Amino acid sequence: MPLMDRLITLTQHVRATQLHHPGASGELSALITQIGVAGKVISAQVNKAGLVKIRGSAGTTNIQGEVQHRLDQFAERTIQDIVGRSGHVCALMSEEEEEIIEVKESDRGGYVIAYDPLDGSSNIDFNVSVGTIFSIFRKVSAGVEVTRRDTLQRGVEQVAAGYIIYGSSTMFVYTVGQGVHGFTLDPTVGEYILSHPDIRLNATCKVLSINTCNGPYWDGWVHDFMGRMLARNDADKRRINDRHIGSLVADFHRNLLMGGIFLYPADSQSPKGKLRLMYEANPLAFVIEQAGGAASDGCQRILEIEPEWAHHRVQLIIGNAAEVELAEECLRAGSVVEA
Ligand code: AHM
Ligand code: MG
Repeated sequence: MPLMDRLITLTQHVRATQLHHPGASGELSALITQIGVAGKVISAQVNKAGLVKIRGSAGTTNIQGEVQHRLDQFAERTIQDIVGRSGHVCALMSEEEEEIIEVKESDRGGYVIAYDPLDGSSNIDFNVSVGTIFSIFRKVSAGVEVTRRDTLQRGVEQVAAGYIIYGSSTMFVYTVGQGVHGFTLDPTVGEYILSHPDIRLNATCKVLSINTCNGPYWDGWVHDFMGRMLARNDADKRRINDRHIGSLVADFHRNLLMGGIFLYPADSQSPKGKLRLMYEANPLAFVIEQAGGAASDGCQRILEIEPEWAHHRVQLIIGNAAEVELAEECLRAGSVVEA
Protein backbone atom coordinates (compact mmCIF):
# COMPACT_ATOMS: atom_id res chain seq x y z
CA MET A 1 0.00 0.00 0.00
CA PRO A 2 1.52 3.38 -0.95
CA LEU A 3 2.23 5.49 2.10
CA MET A 4 -0.12 8.47 2.30
CA ASP A 5 0.93 11.73 3.97
CA ARG A 6 -1.77 11.19 6.52
CA LEU A 7 -4.32 8.53 7.26
CA ILE A 8 -7.73 9.08 5.69
CA THR A 9 -10.47 6.65 6.63
CA LEU A 10 -13.34 5.65 4.37
CA THR A 11 -15.84 7.43 6.61
CA GLN A 12 -13.85 10.67 6.48
CA HIS A 13 -13.46 10.43 2.72
CA VAL A 14 -17.12 9.75 1.97
CA ARG A 15 -18.17 12.57 4.27
CA ALA A 16 -15.74 14.98 2.57
CA THR A 17 -17.06 14.13 -0.92
CA GLN A 18 -20.61 14.72 0.27
CA LEU A 19 -19.73 18.12 1.77
CA HIS A 20 -19.48 19.39 -1.83
CA HIS A 21 -23.19 18.71 -2.25
CA PRO A 22 -25.15 21.55 -0.74
CA GLY A 23 -28.13 20.21 1.14
CA ALA A 24 -26.67 16.69 1.50
CA SER A 25 -28.20 15.16 4.60
CA GLY A 26 -25.37 12.74 5.29
CA GLU A 27 -27.64 9.76 4.59
CA LEU A 28 -25.65 8.57 1.55
CA SER A 29 -22.39 8.82 3.52
CA ALA A 30 -23.94 6.82 6.33
CA LEU A 31 -25.19 4.20 3.89
CA ILE A 32 -21.79 3.77 2.21
CA THR A 33 -20.19 3.46 5.65
CA GLN A 34 -22.68 0.71 6.58
CA ILE A 35 -21.83 -1.18 3.38
CA GLY A 36 -18.22 -0.98 4.53
CA VAL A 37 -19.21 -2.46 7.89
CA ALA A 38 -21.01 -5.35 6.18
CA GLY A 39 -17.84 -5.86 4.08
CA LYS A 40 -15.73 -6.17 7.24
CA VAL A 41 -18.03 -8.86 8.62
CA ILE A 42 -17.99 -10.78 5.31
CA SER A 43 -14.22 -10.36 5.02
CA ALA A 44 -13.68 -11.84 8.48
CA GLN A 45 -15.81 -14.85 7.56
CA VAL A 46 -14.15 -15.34 4.15
CA ASN A 47 -10.79 -15.39 5.93
CA LYS A 48 -12.02 -18.09 8.29
CA ALA A 49 -13.30 -20.36 5.50
CA GLY A 50 -11.62 -23.68 6.03
CA LEU A 51 -11.41 -23.22 9.79
CA VAL A 52 -15.13 -23.03 10.42
CA LYS A 53 -17.80 -25.02 8.64
CA ILE A 54 -18.69 -22.39 6.08
CA ARG A 55 -17.24 -23.67 2.85
CA GLY A 56 -19.12 -25.73 0.34
CA SER A 57 -22.56 -25.83 -1.12
CA ALA A 58 -25.56 -25.00 1.03
CA GLY A 59 -27.58 -27.57 -0.93
CA THR A 60 -29.85 -24.87 -2.43
CA THR A 61 -30.00 -22.88 -5.67
CA ASN A 62 -30.90 -19.23 -6.23
CA ILE A 63 -33.39 -17.73 -8.71
CA GLN A 64 -30.85 -18.12 -11.51
CA GLY A 65 -30.54 -21.85 -10.78
CA GLU A 66 -26.99 -21.39 -9.47
CA VAL A 67 -25.75 -23.45 -6.53
CA GLN A 68 -25.72 -21.37 -3.36
CA HIS A 69 -22.68 -21.67 -1.15
CA ARG A 70 -22.83 -21.24 2.59
CA LEU A 71 -20.73 -18.10 2.26
CA ASP A 72 -23.14 -16.69 -0.35
CA GLN A 73 -25.92 -17.08 2.17
CA PHE A 74 -23.84 -15.65 5.00
CA ALA A 75 -22.97 -12.58 2.89
CA GLU A 76 -26.62 -12.14 1.92
CA ARG A 77 -27.81 -12.28 5.55
CA THR A 78 -25.07 -9.88 6.62
CA ILE A 79 -26.08 -7.25 4.06
CA GLN A 80 -29.76 -7.64 4.85
CA ASP A 81 -29.05 -7.29 8.58
CA ILE A 82 -26.62 -4.37 8.43
CA VAL A 83 -27.64 -2.40 5.34
CA GLY A 84 -31.30 -3.43 5.26
CA ARG A 85 -31.80 -2.27 8.85
CA SER A 86 -29.61 0.83 8.59
CA GLY A 87 -32.61 3.12 8.08
CA HIS A 88 -31.06 4.42 4.84
CA VAL A 89 -32.64 2.13 2.24
CA CYS A 90 -36.21 1.42 1.29
CA ALA A 91 -35.51 -1.59 -0.97
CA LEU A 92 -32.79 -4.16 -1.63
CA MET A 93 -32.24 -6.02 -4.87
CA SER A 94 -29.90 -9.00 -4.58
CA GLU A 95 -28.53 -11.69 -6.85
CA GLU A 96 -29.54 -14.19 -4.19
CA GLU A 97 -33.17 -13.07 -3.79
CA GLU A 98 -35.82 -13.64 -6.41
CA GLU A 99 -38.00 -10.73 -5.31
CA ILE A 100 -36.99 -7.17 -4.52
CA ILE A 101 -36.98 -6.87 -0.71
CA GLU A 102 -38.98 -3.93 0.60
CA VAL A 103 -37.79 -2.68 3.98
CA LYS A 104 -40.51 -2.37 6.64
CA GLU A 105 -42.08 1.07 6.48
CA SER A 106 -40.80 2.39 9.80
CA ASP A 107 -37.17 1.64 8.77
CA ARG A 108 -37.26 3.00 5.22
CA GLY A 109 -34.67 5.51 4.03
CA GLY A 110 -34.13 7.48 0.86
CA TYR A 111 -32.07 4.99 -1.18
CA VAL A 112 -32.36 1.71 -3.08
CA ILE A 113 -29.44 -0.72 -3.18
CA ALA A 114 -28.73 -3.46 -5.73
CA TYR A 115 -25.92 -5.89 -4.87
CA ASP A 116 -24.18 -9.16 -5.52
CA PRO A 117 -23.34 -10.25 -1.96
CA LEU A 118 -20.53 -12.59 -2.98
CA ASP A 119 -19.43 -12.49 -6.58
CA GLY A 120 -17.22 -15.28 -7.86
CA SER A 121 -18.88 -17.93 -5.68
CA SER A 122 -17.49 -20.80 -7.74
CA ASN A 123 -14.03 -19.77 -6.49
CA ILE A 124 -14.87 -19.64 -2.78
CA ASP A 125 -13.79 -23.16 -1.93
CA PHE A 126 -10.37 -22.70 -3.51
CA ASN A 127 -9.07 -19.60 -1.73
CA VAL A 128 -9.43 -17.41 -4.81
CA SER A 129 -10.48 -13.75 -4.54
CA VAL A 130 -14.20 -13.03 -4.37
CA GLY A 131 -16.07 -9.79 -3.75
CA THR A 132 -19.24 -7.84 -3.00
CA ILE A 133 -20.56 -5.44 -5.66
CA PHE A 134 -23.05 -2.63 -4.93
CA SER A 135 -25.05 0.00 -6.76
CA ILE A 136 -27.07 2.79 -5.10
CA PHE A 137 -29.99 4.80 -6.44
CA ARG A 138 -32.00 7.58 -4.86
CA LYS A 139 -35.64 6.76 -4.24
CA VAL A 140 -37.32 8.93 -6.85
CA SER A 141 -41.02 8.51 -6.25
CA ALA A 142 -42.71 10.54 -3.55
CA GLY A 143 -44.21 8.89 -0.50
CA VAL A 144 -43.24 5.83 1.45
CA GLU A 145 -44.31 3.26 -1.15
CA VAL A 146 -41.56 1.58 -3.20
CA THR A 147 -42.39 1.70 -6.92
CA ARG A 148 -40.88 0.27 -10.10
CA ARG A 149 -39.56 3.77 -10.85
CA ASP A 150 -37.47 3.53 -7.68
CA THR A 151 -36.02 0.08 -8.21
CA LEU A 152 -35.59 -0.28 -11.97
CA GLN A 153 -33.59 2.82 -12.86
CA ARG A 154 -30.97 3.06 -15.57
CA GLY A 155 -27.30 2.97 -14.51
CA VAL A 156 -26.85 6.65 -15.33
CA GLU A 157 -29.05 7.38 -12.32
CA GLN A 158 -26.68 5.68 -9.85
CA VAL A 159 -25.54 8.02 -7.10
CA ALA A 160 -22.84 5.68 -5.86
CA ALA A 161 -21.37 2.30 -6.72
CA GLY A 162 -18.40 0.13 -5.95
CA TYR A 163 -17.14 -3.15 -4.66
CA ILE A 164 -15.29 -4.81 -1.83
CA ILE A 165 -12.70 -7.33 -2.89
CA TYR A 166 -11.65 -10.10 -0.50
CA GLY A 167 -8.19 -10.87 -1.80
CA SER A 168 -4.69 -10.93 -0.40
CA SER A 169 -5.99 -7.84 1.40
CA THR A 170 -9.55 -6.55 1.58
CA MET A 171 -10.21 -3.40 -0.41
CA PHE A 172 -13.20 -1.09 -0.66
CA VAL A 173 -13.39 0.75 -3.99
CA TYR A 174 -16.14 3.29 -4.63
CA THR A 175 -17.34 6.24 -6.66
CA VAL A 176 -19.98 8.88 -6.08
CA GLY A 177 -19.25 10.43 -9.48
CA GLN A 178 -16.11 12.25 -8.31
CA GLY A 179 -13.48 9.77 -9.37
CA VAL A 180 -12.72 6.31 -8.05
CA HIS A 181 -11.07 5.78 -4.69
CA GLY A 182 -9.68 2.63 -3.11
CA PHE A 183 -9.23 1.84 0.57
CA THR A 184 -7.37 -1.07 2.09
CA LEU A 185 -8.73 -2.67 5.23
CA ASP A 186 -6.12 -2.58 7.97
CA PRO A 187 -7.08 -5.74 9.85
CA THR A 188 -5.15 -4.70 12.94
CA VAL A 189 -7.42 -1.70 13.55
CA GLY A 190 -10.46 -2.74 11.51
CA GLU A 191 -10.52 0.44 9.39
CA TYR A 192 -10.49 1.06 5.66
CA ILE A 193 -7.59 3.44 4.96
CA LEU A 194 -7.23 5.39 1.70
CA SER A 195 -4.51 3.61 -0.27
CA HIS A 196 -5.47 4.24 -3.91
CA PRO A 197 -6.77 7.83 -4.31
CA ASP A 198 -8.24 8.89 -7.64
CA ILE A 199 -7.65 5.64 -9.54
CA ARG A 200 -7.22 6.16 -13.30
CA LEU A 201 -7.38 3.24 -15.67
CA ASN A 202 -3.93 2.53 -17.10
CA ALA A 203 -3.95 4.12 -20.59
CA THR A 204 -2.59 0.97 -22.27
CA CYS A 205 -4.73 -2.13 -22.52
CA LYS A 206 -2.38 -4.90 -21.42
CA VAL A 207 -4.81 -7.58 -20.37
CA LEU A 208 -7.51 -9.58 -22.09
CA SER A 209 -9.93 -11.39 -19.76
CA ILE A 210 -12.48 -13.76 -21.18
CA ASN A 211 -13.46 -17.38 -20.63
CA THR A 212 -11.97 -18.79 -23.84
CA CYS A 213 -13.55 -22.18 -23.15
CA ASN A 214 -16.82 -20.59 -24.27
CA GLY A 215 -15.25 -20.24 -27.74
CA PRO A 216 -17.42 -22.98 -29.32
CA TYR A 217 -20.55 -21.04 -28.27
CA TRP A 218 -19.45 -17.53 -29.33
CA ASP A 219 -20.81 -15.55 -32.25
CA GLY A 220 -18.35 -14.81 -35.07
CA TRP A 221 -17.65 -11.24 -33.91
CA VAL A 222 -16.01 -12.49 -30.70
CA HIS A 223 -13.57 -14.65 -32.69
CA ASP A 224 -12.90 -11.65 -34.92
CA PHE A 225 -12.21 -9.45 -31.88
CA MET A 226 -9.95 -12.07 -30.31
CA GLY A 227 -7.99 -12.43 -33.55
CA ARG A 228 -7.47 -8.68 -33.75
CA MET A 229 -6.29 -8.49 -30.15
CA LEU A 230 -3.91 -11.44 -30.48
CA ALA A 231 -2.50 -9.97 -33.69
CA ARG A 232 -0.97 -7.26 -31.49
CA ASN A 233 1.51 -9.84 -30.24
CA ASP A 234 4.18 -10.16 -32.86
CA ALA A 235 7.58 -11.83 -32.98
CA ASP A 236 9.14 -8.85 -31.21
CA LYS A 237 6.82 -8.34 -28.31
CA ARG A 238 3.88 -9.70 -26.36
CA ARG A 239 1.73 -6.63 -25.88
CA ILE A 240 -1.42 -8.29 -24.66
CA ASN A 241 -1.64 -10.91 -21.96
CA ASP A 242 -4.36 -13.34 -20.91
CA ARG A 243 -5.53 -12.96 -17.30
CA HIS A 244 -8.85 -14.51 -16.27
CA ILE A 245 -9.79 -15.53 -12.76
CA GLY A 246 -13.51 -16.20 -13.16
CA SER A 247 -14.43 -13.80 -10.34
CA LEU A 248 -15.72 -10.72 -12.12
CA VAL A 249 -14.84 -8.42 -9.28
CA ALA A 250 -11.24 -9.69 -9.12
CA ASP A 251 -10.81 -9.64 -12.91
CA PHE A 252 -12.24 -6.12 -13.00
CA HIS A 253 -10.07 -4.84 -10.17
CA ARG A 254 -6.84 -6.14 -11.73
CA ASN A 255 -7.76 -4.70 -15.13
CA LEU A 256 -8.67 -1.36 -13.56
CA LEU A 257 -5.19 -1.06 -12.10
CA MET A 258 -3.23 -2.67 -14.97
CA GLY A 259 -5.25 -1.56 -18.00
CA GLY A 260 -7.28 -4.22 -19.74
CA ILE A 261 -10.54 -5.40 -21.16
CA PHE A 262 -12.97 -7.97 -19.75
CA LEU A 263 -15.67 -9.56 -21.88
CA TYR A 264 -18.53 -11.89 -21.09
CA PRO A 265 -20.31 -12.03 -24.45
CA ALA A 266 -23.71 -13.51 -25.06
CA ASP A 267 -23.33 -16.99 -26.56
CA SER A 268 -25.42 -19.95 -27.58
CA GLN A 269 -25.44 -21.17 -23.96
CA SER A 270 -26.34 -17.73 -22.48
CA PRO A 271 -28.13 -15.94 -25.33
CA LYS A 272 -28.66 -12.76 -23.30
CA GLY A 273 -25.23 -12.86 -21.67
CA LYS A 274 -24.47 -14.33 -18.25
CA LEU A 275 -23.84 -11.30 -16.07
CA ARG A 276 -26.54 -9.20 -14.48
CA LEU A 277 -27.17 -5.54 -15.23
CA MET A 278 -28.35 -4.23 -11.88
CA TYR A 279 -25.71 -5.60 -9.53
CA GLU A 280 -22.75 -6.54 -11.72
CA ALA A 281 -22.60 -4.53 -14.96
CA ASN A 282 -24.05 -1.17 -13.84
CA PRO A 283 -21.91 -0.59 -10.75
CA LEU A 284 -18.69 -1.62 -12.53
CA ALA A 285 -19.65 0.50 -15.55
CA PHE A 286 -20.03 3.53 -13.28
CA VAL A 287 -16.62 2.83 -11.73
CA ILE A 288 -14.84 2.27 -15.07
CA GLU A 289 -16.28 5.41 -16.64
CA GLN A 290 -15.18 7.42 -13.62
CA ALA A 291 -11.69 5.96 -14.03
CA GLY A 292 -11.56 6.94 -17.72
CA GLY A 293 -12.70 3.69 -19.35
CA ALA A 294 -15.89 2.43 -20.97
CA ALA A 295 -18.53 -0.29 -20.63
CA SER A 296 -20.84 -1.47 -23.36
CA ASP A 297 -23.17 -4.31 -24.29
CA GLY A 298 -21.73 -4.05 -27.79
CA CYS A 299 -24.44 -1.69 -29.00
CA GLN A 300 -24.84 0.88 -26.26
CA ARG A 301 -23.40 2.16 -23.01
CA ILE A 302 -24.24 -0.23 -20.17
CA LEU A 303 -25.35 2.78 -18.12
CA GLU A 304 -28.08 3.64 -20.62
CA ILE A 305 -29.76 0.24 -20.73
CA GLU A 306 -33.36 0.25 -19.54
CA PRO A 307 -33.69 -2.59 -17.01
CA GLU A 308 -36.57 -4.98 -17.59
CA TRP A 309 -36.39 -6.67 -14.21
CA ALA A 310 -34.13 -7.11 -11.20
CA HIS A 311 -32.19 -10.00 -12.73
CA HIS A 312 -31.84 -8.58 -16.26
CA ARG A 313 -28.82 -10.16 -18.01
CA VAL A 314 -26.46 -8.37 -20.36
CA GLN A 315 -23.51 -8.97 -22.58
CA LEU A 316 -20.65 -7.11 -20.87
CA ILE A 317 -17.59 -5.53 -22.49
CA ILE A 318 -15.68 -3.35 -20.02
CA GLY A 319 -12.26 -1.75 -19.84
CA ASN A 320 -10.11 0.60 -21.92
CA ALA A 321 -12.31 2.73 -24.16
CA ALA A 322 -10.40 2.05 -27.42
CA GLU A 323 -10.67 -1.73 -26.98
CA VAL A 324 -14.35 -1.53 -26.00
CA GLU A 325 -14.90 0.44 -29.22
CA LEU A 326 -13.00 -2.21 -31.17
CA ALA A 327 -15.34 -4.88 -29.79
CA GLU A 328 -18.36 -2.76 -30.77
CA GLU A 329 -16.88 -2.37 -34.25
CA CYS A 330 -16.41 -6.16 -34.59
CA LEU A 331 -19.96 -6.75 -33.43
CA ARG A 332 -21.36 -4.22 -35.91
CA ALA A 333 -19.32 -5.75 -38.75
CA GLY A 334 -20.47 -9.23 -37.73
CA SER A 335 -24.11 -8.16 -37.69
CA VAL A 336 -23.76 -6.74 -41.20
CA VAL A 337 -22.33 -10.02 -42.49
CA GLU A 338 -25.14 -12.03 -40.92
CA ALA A 339 -27.91 -9.72 -42.25
P1 AHM B 1 -21.70 -15.31 -9.46
O1 AHM B 1 -22.18 -13.93 -9.19
O2 AHM B 1 -22.75 -16.34 -9.16
O3 AHM B 1 -20.40 -15.62 -8.80
O4 AHM B 1 -21.50 -15.44 -11.07
C1 AHM B 1 -20.81 -14.46 -11.75
C2 AHM B 1 -19.42 -14.96 -12.08
C3 AHM B 1 -18.48 -13.82 -12.36
O5 AHM B 1 -17.80 -13.45 -11.19
C4 AHM B 1 -17.53 -14.41 -13.37
O6 AHM B 1 -16.99 -13.44 -14.22
C5 AHM B 1 -18.42 -15.34 -14.13
O7 AHM B 1 -19.48 -15.71 -13.26
C6 AHM B 1 -17.67 -16.58 -14.52
O8 AHM B 1 -18.54 -17.40 -15.24
P2 AHM B 1 -18.01 -18.64 -16.11
O9 AHM B 1 -17.61 -19.68 -15.13
O10 AHM B 1 -19.20 -19.01 -16.93
O11 AHM B 1 -16.88 -18.12 -16.93
MG1 MG C 1 -21.68 -12.17 -9.50
